[in-house]
Amino acid sequence: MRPLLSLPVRLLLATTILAGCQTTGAPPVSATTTSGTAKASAASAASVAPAPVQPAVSFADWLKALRAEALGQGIRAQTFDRAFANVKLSDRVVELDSSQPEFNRQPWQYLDSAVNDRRVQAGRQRIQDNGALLRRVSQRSGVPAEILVAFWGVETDFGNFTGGFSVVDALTTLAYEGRRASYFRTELLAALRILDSGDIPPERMSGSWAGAMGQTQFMPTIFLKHATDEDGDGRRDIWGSLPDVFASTARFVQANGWRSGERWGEEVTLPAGFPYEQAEYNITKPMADWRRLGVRPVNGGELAGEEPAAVLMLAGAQGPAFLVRENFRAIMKYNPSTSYALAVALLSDRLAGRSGVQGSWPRHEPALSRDERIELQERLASLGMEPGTADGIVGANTRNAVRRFQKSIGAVPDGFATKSLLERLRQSAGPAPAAG
Ligand SMILES: [Ca+2]
Repeated sequence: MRPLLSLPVRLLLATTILAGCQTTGAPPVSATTTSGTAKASAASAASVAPAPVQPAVSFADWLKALRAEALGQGIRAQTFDRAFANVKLSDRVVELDSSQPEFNRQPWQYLDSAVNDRRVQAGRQRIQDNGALLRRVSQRSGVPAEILVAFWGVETDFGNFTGGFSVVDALTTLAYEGRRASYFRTELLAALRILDSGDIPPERMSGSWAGAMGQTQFMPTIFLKHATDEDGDGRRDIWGSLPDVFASTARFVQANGWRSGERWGEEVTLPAGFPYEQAEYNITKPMADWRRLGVRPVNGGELAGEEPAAVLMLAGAQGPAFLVRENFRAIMKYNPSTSYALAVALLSDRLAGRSGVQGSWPRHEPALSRDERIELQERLASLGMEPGTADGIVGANTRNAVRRFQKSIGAVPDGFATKSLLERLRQSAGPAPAAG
């Protein structure tokens, strides 16, 4: 074991460790950390001063207790001591964990970066290069090659950006002084179990600042459940083996409820007078109900199938609409963000030769700053519109409050929080609430 690093060393580390988690960036919709999803939520680039948690015990004492717990779980002392021989607490990880992005990217900005012509070309090339392998894994799992490669593309740009952090360092930092210490302690113990099984040596166990590992960006607990040794070398290697990467992704997606032979959904058109308050990810209806409401595929014809589905609009009535089916929910279990899932879905469509989004995004709409989002929520609350906690995160509660306000002024209730809506609220409500 090693004593706690001195402060100057830690400051030096903060400047030398690679910044950011992935170039694909965090989806603009805040993703809640939940066990069972592949990744911890990753805040995008820092702009607010970090407010790290003050640990209650010294690092040396904490590490001693962790060692006892790990050994009690059957992890070998040799594995533990090797993993922690050079452990470093990372100020950069603490900073990323405690940062709140000042601006969220608009959905189209995120989608432009996640699904573009360069990535489509690269993805098609990867499908060609790995044809036999992908066919084998797809046939066995029922998950199409385009979906597997789309996850790979959105997660790590096909293995190009897997995060430059030592997973042991990152998880140790987050378990010791992060905001969600107990979640990350569980992940750290899972990482030790992986090291103990010999899948990867500690120096090759790299990932994002939040501990999402390798080309699949699996958290350690997800790795333990779903990582697969497809190439038969006895190690589950999601860092260096493409057979293992594809088979592990397929196994996780299949376990998340992927329905073989079905699509994720499709872009749709909505008729005039469509009830926009029904366009929420959590509102599912039988297909017959959507047909009756006049929802149609954007390319014509009628909606197929009878399964329940939801209408998803990420930019209100001015933006494109999508009908999302059960397989979209399977994608969401990889990373619980609708923007993320839509990126994987749209990239898979392009890889399969389908067209991109037909509708246009309201690209003239600027993103609201965090302060503006909080102000919006406070103003909605003061009008009795019940947006939930004023935390600057625009979720279903805030969208529904926006809809109530829109209805009250005779506007289309699409729930899309814009600058002009905030301006309208300022005019409606008089001075800002005191809580500001
Ligand atoms: Ca292997």
